[in-house]
Amino acid sequence: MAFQENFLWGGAVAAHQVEGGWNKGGKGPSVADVMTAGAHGVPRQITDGVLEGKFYPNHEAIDFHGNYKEDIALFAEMGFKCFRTSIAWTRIFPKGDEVEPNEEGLQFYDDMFDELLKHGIEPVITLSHFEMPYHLVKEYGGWRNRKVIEFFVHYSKTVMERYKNKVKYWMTFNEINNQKNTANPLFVWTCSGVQYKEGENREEVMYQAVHHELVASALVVKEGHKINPDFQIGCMVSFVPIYPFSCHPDDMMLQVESMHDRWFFADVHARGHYGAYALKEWERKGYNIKMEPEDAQILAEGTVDYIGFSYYMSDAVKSGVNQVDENEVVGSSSSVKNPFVKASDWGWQIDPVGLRYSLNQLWERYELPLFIVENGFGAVDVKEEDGSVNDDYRIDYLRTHIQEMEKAITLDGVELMGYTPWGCIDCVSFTTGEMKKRYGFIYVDKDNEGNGTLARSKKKSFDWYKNVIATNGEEL
Ligand code: BGP
Repeated sequence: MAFQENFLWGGAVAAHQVEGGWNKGGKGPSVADVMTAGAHGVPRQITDGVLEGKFYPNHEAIDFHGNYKEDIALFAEMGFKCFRTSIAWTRIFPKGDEVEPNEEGLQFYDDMFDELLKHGIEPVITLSHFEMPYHLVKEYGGWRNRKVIEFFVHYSKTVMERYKNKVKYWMTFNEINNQKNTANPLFVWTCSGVQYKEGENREEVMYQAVHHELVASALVVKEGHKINPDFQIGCMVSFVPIYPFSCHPDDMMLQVESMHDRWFFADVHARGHYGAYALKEWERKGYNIKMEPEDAQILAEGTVDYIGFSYYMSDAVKSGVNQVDENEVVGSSSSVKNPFVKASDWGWQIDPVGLRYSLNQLWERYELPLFIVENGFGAVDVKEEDGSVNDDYRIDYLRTHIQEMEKAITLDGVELMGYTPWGCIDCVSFTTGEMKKRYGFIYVDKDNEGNGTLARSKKKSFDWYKNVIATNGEEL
């Protein structure tokens, strides 16, 4: 049998994409609550939250806040062993800089975790999944300000103390590496609450904010282990492996250099110090990242217990020697379409083998247990007249990825803790703010404009995944 007996099969979501109730129970606004829906080719906008007539999809989301008991019952029916979600920081500290937490918010998660545990489902909790308090952005400039470390550590200690007997698996920052893409304001905003000022060096500001987050993460790992030595505290990175377009040595070297971007965050989380390539980059570019004398020791002492990562797709790079054709460029200037893999409707290059490759790369580099905490296929689902959704494409995507996980375990000896496909119940898409980009085993009746009854129904993939879990991955 490939998968260990206590393999953590489950599903993943994030508070702001499912809960709704954005101002209920004393909750304050987060960076996600002031983002509009993207529509008709117009990207999501970051606002100050008061634009008349704009639609904020996270305000109601799928009302998991009001409906979690029914939703958890459906997860239990599928046989989930774990459920990954996040705690909305603003339910606990509405502004982020308070000393006393909001009891109503704490109680909400107590009740939700009790409901999970009642069904034998382990909560897997991200402390910060793109939902930093908006007040911390306005007042302090988000993570560019070192003071935010204190607030985050206080929040994390509060919830870790409160749930120390209910939650064992934690992660600090979701897809912390997204902000490396400084050209994308959405990624930077959701990861760090940073908005760039005219004339400043974006990359240098990004690295400064990141340094604060990495120090905060390390402090939380250390404090968490004091609260409960059994805690398993991981990082969470988006892992998009990069292939060289050809075996030309220049393509290969470009691949190595491009991968530095992928390793940068996990290296600090897992090894407790910055990679040599990062220090050289800062030196070369003349960046002055401010650090306190104690930071090196904090990073060294706060290394993670496991590597949590999302995997959706792979990427490829082609150097100048191969004469980049303009039409091939998909991302950064050297990123090109891979002719050997197909892309989803949103251009995500689907590559199951890339998951085995990623598992190998991460395992060989860190020799830490791995946890695939996001993977999945965002698609437009069609609801038939009889109410069914025949999402065979989703089943195919997940099956082929699980097959590669199996190979990584049995052939390569990778240690894999669990698998939580993204958006196990349909939720608001992060990048587009849409509902039509669906990932779930459970369909939610809601459209892009926010209309719908929010009724839940099972898709074809529901029973398929139930059987995968029941057979511990034997029947795919
Ligand atoms: C990751 C995020 C999730 C999520 C997922 C799918 O980047 O951690 O929050 O939404 O991607 O992305 P999308 O919803 O844009 O399809």
